[in-house]
Amino acid sequence: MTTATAVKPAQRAEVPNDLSAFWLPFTPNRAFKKKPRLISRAKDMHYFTPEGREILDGTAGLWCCNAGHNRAPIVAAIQRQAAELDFAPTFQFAHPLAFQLASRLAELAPGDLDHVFYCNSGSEACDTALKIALAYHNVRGQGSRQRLIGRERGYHGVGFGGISVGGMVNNRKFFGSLLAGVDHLPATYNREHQAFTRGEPEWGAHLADALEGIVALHDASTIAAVIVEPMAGSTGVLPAPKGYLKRLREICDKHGILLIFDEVITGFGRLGTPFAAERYGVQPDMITFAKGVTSGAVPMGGVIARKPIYDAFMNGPEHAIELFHGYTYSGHPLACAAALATLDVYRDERLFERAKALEPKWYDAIMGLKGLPNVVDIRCVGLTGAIDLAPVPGSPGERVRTALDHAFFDAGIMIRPAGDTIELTPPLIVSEDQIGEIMEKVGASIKAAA
Ligand code: PXG
Repeated sequence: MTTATAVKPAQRAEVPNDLSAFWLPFTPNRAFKKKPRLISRAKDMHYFTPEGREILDGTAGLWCCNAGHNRAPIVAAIQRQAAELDFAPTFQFAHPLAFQLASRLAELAPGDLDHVFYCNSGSEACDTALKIALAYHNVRGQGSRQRLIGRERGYHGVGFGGISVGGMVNNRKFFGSLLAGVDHLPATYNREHQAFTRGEPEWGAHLADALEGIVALHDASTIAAVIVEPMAGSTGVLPAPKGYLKRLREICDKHGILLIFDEVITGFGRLGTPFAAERYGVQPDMITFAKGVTSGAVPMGGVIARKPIYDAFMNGPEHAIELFHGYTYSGHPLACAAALATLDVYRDERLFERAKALEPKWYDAIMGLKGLPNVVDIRCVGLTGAIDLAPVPGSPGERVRTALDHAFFDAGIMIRPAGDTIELTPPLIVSEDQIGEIMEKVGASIKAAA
């Protein structure tokens, strides 16, 4: 059919006529397919629906599009790279961009966090960091250090390692016995002591001392690593209490335990510094990253390890593989190209500094939602925030489900639902006016869910 009214291929591709085959992740599939929230295009601070409705992005996609959407230099870099080198293995071969990017990331990370291991997602990054920790102790003759310590309410992706050290019950309870030898620190959130705190709460540094209890129970000689998010994102923005991470570092040092910061969300300016480690003045032994490294444009994740960790592996015969780990797509050329262009955008537009400068305005704006119906707590740190709503009695999550639909279909904003919590994490290019617009729209959706 070639009449003037024929649907052009690009348009036809935008509107699916069968939603059944795609099994959506972390989504109630049947409810979604009855009333789908479809997005077909994005630019800067906005998404667009197939029918052309504008949706303000209040969540940087899924905490990842820190530079905003479809930024010209990133798009161009990906296009160029696709035409130049589609794929090259990084097992026994490599390509120049992987080295360039690793150097840039090592430069961005504090202290002697000098060596980068690539993977493709935050989940793979977390499992990789845990495996490096175990192998590190092994190659140093301390193979008895096998226990891994996570934290209640932690999220470290969905691999078996990540859900084992993670602390979100629904992500764990369906999946069997998980890894053996895992303990959890207590969560750092306490509404009674912390409600409506701007930034890091005063109360809670002492919760790090629980690590001493775990050491007393199992002995330090059995413990490999502690993994925590400097700010727990997925469970609703739980910033580290003041002094907590320093305390954790001290206890780890005292007992020879590695400290891993999962910076999949907090990396790349989300808290106003390249990594949260810098904001808190605490040097972890490894940092996991993903999301913002490519501003979400191509999947990529990785682990940045301190020099002594890398060096510990470099002792055997030179022709022997030092670490039996890696992914086909570790250091994929498209991801490396996207990441290099993204880091340029962050640097040239000073986006991390911008996030830092916007912080007080962001805090004021989100705290302005206090007093709206059902709002029981608001938390914020860097350019992130969360609003806890009182649940509909007997129907957990319903209130935020209602708010989510109102936000998308009526107010024109993307919010992130997490149980009875609304999470907000805009791209770092957000303007002051847009911060106001976010809160106006979110406020309307909270009222609509009352
Ligand atoms: N660690 C942290 C701290 C994360 O936030 C992962 C690991 C896993 O990353 P991948 O790329 O495997 O998904 C994450 C992911 C939410 C939400 O709403 C957060 C994430 C993913 C989806 C939703 O809070 N973070």
